[in-house]
Amino acid sequence: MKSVHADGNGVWVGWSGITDEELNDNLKSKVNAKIEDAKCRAVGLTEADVEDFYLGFSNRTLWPLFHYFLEYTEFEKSQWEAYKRVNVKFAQVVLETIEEGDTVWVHDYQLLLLPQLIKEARPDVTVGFFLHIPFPSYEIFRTFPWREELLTGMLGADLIGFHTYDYERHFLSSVKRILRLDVNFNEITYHDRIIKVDSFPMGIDYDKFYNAALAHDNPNTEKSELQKRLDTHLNVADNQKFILSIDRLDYTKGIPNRLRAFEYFLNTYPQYKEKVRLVMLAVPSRSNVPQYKKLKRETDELVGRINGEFSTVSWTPIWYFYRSMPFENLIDLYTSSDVALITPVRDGMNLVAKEYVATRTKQDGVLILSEMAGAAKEMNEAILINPNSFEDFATALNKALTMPLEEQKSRMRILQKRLKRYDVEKWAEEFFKTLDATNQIQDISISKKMNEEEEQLIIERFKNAKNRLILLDYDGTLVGFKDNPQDAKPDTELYALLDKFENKKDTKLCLISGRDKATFQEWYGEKDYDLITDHGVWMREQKKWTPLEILKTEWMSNIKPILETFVDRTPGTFIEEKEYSLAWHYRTADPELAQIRTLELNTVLTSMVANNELSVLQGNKVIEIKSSNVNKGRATTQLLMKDDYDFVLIMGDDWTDEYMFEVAPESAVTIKVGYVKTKAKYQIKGPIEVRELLKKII
Ligand code: GDG
Repeated sequence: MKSVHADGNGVWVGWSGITDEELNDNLKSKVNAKIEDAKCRAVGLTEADVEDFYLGFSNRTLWPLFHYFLEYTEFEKSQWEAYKRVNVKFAQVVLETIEEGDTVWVHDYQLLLLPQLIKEARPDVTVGFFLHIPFPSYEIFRTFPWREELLTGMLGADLIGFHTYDYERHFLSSVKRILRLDVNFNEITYHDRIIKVDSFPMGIDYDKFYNAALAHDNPNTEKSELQKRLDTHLNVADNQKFILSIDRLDYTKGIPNRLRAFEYFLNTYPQYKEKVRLVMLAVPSRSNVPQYKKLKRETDELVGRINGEFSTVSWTPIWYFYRSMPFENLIDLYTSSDVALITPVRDGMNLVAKEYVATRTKQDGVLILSEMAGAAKEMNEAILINPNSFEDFATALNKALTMPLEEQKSRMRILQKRLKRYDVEKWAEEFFKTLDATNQIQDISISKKMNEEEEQLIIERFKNAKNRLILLDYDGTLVGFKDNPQDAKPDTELYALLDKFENKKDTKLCLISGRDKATFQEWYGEKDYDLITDHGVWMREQKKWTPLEILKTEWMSNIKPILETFVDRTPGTFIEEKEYSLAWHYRTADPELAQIRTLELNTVLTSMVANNELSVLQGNKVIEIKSSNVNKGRATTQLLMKDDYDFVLIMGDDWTDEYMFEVAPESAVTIKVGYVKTKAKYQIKGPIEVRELLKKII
């Protein structure tokens, strides 16, 4: 990210690496000056923050969980608290830093809550988020105790990026199943926003590595000490080859597996003894975390054992460096190695694999890469292996060591071409382009959002009108959805609000719903409101029910058994039997299974209802079958014909409510609840906002 930041005019917000306790006054001014120079802003972290937020929650909970190491994952409440606390610290600095029109790009698993914290305080600011590690499958993610908070934290972003499509789809699956949000391809509708999710495989600063390698090969460049030592060994005899591996010493990188597999390889192909050497750079990382200490011990022991087993007077099979090296030495290693052996058991992307390719200026060399690295998805010309199979390792190493130069070159050429084109600059550019496009959909989707002026105008019109009609849908409009429709009863606040309309002179209040007559009679038996139920079959005026349509019901006995087979095969779904319709509810079913089943059910029903004068309605997480000649639009027309109204207000959330919007007179105020496509004039967020508006009007 350094090169992306250096080229742009952005500010980097992060932690300096020095705790508040260590920062005495003298050090503070020096550090601050450096921070300023580097176009950065510092977030101060205490020792306790580093312990609980960084080494703790980030690296003992999120890192293992997201890399499928459930057995290493700790769920500590106090560390979760620290994680929240530090995300707030970051938010504070970000909020102090940003100016109008700025975009914030949040990176990685340590700051999953930050997007929402920014969005809440500054809804006008565009926020992007990128996750550098895998997003695990739902089955893993669901074990996390604070899963809802984490997901909603991420949903503060306008665009959420992952390295691969697999991580993207795992994330979307968790959003659907855990938050039960609507996902349309890769767009999530969340309150009044549309959030886009996409994959952007991260590239490297290709030219930096390529040019460094070119300079390295220049005979005029002075060789480093490390290079001189490497050369001595390469020059001992012909056919001496280096196999290189570079990683942080992390259990996700598959280091012990690689060592054991290398031992297996030497036993299986003894001809390589004294000819090849594994040069393994393991960079110290998170060494205060117990699992990393254990891994260090295991690695030391394995290297010791294997070297002890195979070494000769003139040959040691493994050269093991446990340290970090300056960039120049990294280039020495990359350019001197015939094979790169990059075999993580799980890795978000893996940049080392890409860097090795970028340094092969003569296009020789072979990359062996684990299928479990995100990079494998775009590096098909590497030799891809399953890092859990010793057989795969040994065969791949043999293949790499004997690969004809022409084949090496043709593979390298393709790999290099792609890496050069899609470098880290391009990656960042693509991310920002998509973020921009996301903002544009946002603008379109909320173009009908009612503003204060419009709201005021409606209130005035209501006040001045002589004869008013208020036509309101119930579920999703006046009350939110419940898992079981019977639980969505009107509350006292709602009764009080509706009573006010009912008691207002020259005002007709009518609730219109797909609910059945019996339910509404039970809920509103005492009340004087007008009611239209069963999508427009029944109407109640002055407490007297009359049918608006005469309907047949014989079809029900044919359709019900079909719905029952769907209930049996789709856990969480059930049938609601109404007087004139049958409804199959799937709100609590697995959303992905429900999606498949609704398609199936639609196909079955469409073929059946063709001659039956029936229609199939797609409601909000419900499919309803009813007579074709009934809909809320026809009922609305009948109602409108009964009197002359100079103010008509219609509100609804469902697509069955679109029928009302369609037949509404030009002057009517039509309001769609929720931000999806509609024929209504205005859009409003949800039942809470509906009630607020109604209160203001009355
Ligand atoms: C995370 C994800 C994802 C290594 N040793 C030295 C050194 N390095 C540099 C490499 C490379 C970087 O560190 C390591 O990057 P990776 O991608 O391999 O792995 P993580 O650190 O785990 O990074 C990973 C990445 O984020 C980006 O999104 O690819 O999946 O886990 O650039 O060159 N650099 C120097 N000396 C060393 O000794 N100078």
